Amino acid sequence: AFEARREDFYGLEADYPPESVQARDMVRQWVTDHIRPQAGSWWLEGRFPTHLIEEMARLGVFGPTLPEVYGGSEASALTYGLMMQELERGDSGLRSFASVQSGLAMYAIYRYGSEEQKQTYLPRMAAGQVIGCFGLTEPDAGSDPGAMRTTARRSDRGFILQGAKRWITNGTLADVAVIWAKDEAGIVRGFIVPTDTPGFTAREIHTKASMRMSVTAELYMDQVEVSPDAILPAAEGLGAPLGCLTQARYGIAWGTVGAALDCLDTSVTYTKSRIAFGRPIAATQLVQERLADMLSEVVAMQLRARQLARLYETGRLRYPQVSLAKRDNARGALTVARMARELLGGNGISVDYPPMRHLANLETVDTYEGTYEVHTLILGRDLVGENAF
Ligand code: TGC
Ligand code: FAD
Repeated sequence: AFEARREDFYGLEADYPPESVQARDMVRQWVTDHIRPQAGSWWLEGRFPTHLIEEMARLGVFGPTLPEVYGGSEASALTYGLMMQELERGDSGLRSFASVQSGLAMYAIYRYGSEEQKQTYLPRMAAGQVIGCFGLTEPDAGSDPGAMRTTARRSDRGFILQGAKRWITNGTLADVAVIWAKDEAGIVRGFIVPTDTPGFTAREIHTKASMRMSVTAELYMDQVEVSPDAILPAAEGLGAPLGCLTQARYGIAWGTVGAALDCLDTSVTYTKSRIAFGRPIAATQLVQERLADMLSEVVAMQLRARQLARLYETGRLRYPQVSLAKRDNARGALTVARMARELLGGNGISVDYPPMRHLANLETVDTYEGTYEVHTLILGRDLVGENAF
């Protein structure tokens, strides 16, 4: 009863449809069985469990909201969100893998691709047979992707891509990269680039002290020639990649709830059994204050995520609303993870327990998909109509 109470303190689950609860529980069980026991060591080794990709596909976490004809299950936004929550309860890197595959690479093809591109790629991506990555950020253009330098120029046989991308999740695992580049007129275009195309190289970044269970890479494109059917026909301008980001940011708003819940659970269990000064530390007022603060943060995060799902499902979602949830849920989860780490004392800094791993991962989550400052400025612009970037 205690566990159910802290998991759903405001009784949100009462109006979840049974299929959403079922999908959530299935992913949660799988993460408990297959990820949780090994997460600390994979994280330390800096390794993503690639042998589990096909099982993740069988769970239906790649492109679940897409139509069945493209390999999806026409899942609701709520179901998708709850799946992301459960993956990130395991590790942010696991959720990132699914976010990039679904919300970024598959969504780009689904939203901006031709019918032929959709049929060629989406069912195999949903099945985990084709892995995608999403190349928007560059060494000198992160928060301001409009400053990208990668170019696409027409050739006799299609397009020639030239440039570099940095910080690309799944970069060295990917079979196809969705690459954003400027054409001769300076308009941002999207391309589906098979990663074995001559001139394309991916190099893994090994120096991360965060998100270690996720593969991150630099991509180099030296005169990479792709066929005319590699271009995403409906993508024109920066709004196209930004539209994909909205999908992934929605998943982050939910995913971070999972990381925070794991930290809260761990803290409650730990403080009830850890004895200091002759009694469990959970019986002290200062520790209970901490736990209450963590719960309060978790509930605020859950309410934001839940309402975002409602807005999404009723076609009312505006991207600044997603910005608010991404910004504040990433920060909320960081706050909860930091408190959890403290409550575990010395054990709090070890990957034998999840809080430090979540805390380190969440530093990335706070930065990628738009930093705290970027989302603050999106909200400022939405409030006063002035662009302060
Ligand atoms: P701005 O004038 O704001 O926008 C250009 C056009 O795009 C539209 N737009 C959006 N549409 C949909 N969703 C959004 N989130 C949108 N944001 C903007 C906008 O309406 C406009 O359309 P139109 O028709 O008027 O032209 O362009 P700006 O150059 O001023 O952009 C500013 C800013 C800060 C909003 C934007 O560039 C930004 O969001 N920067 C942050 C970049 C970022 O988030 N990069 C993420 C890279 S991918 C990643 O991190 C993956 S992590 C792995 C994982 O997810 O797990
Ligand atoms: P910068 O843009 O250089 O920002 C540096 C600092 O300046 C930040 O604090 C920022 O908020 C602040 N700042 C910038 N502009 C302003 C302003 N106008 N006012 C106030 N402050 C400002 N990208 C992809 O395309 N695909 C991926 O798959 C991907 N995966 C990632 C995985 C990891 C592990 C990481 C760390 C990043 C990933 N990214 C990916 C990149 C990520 O989206 C960028 O790191 C992020 O958008 C920030 O860009 P930047 O690192 O260039 O920082």
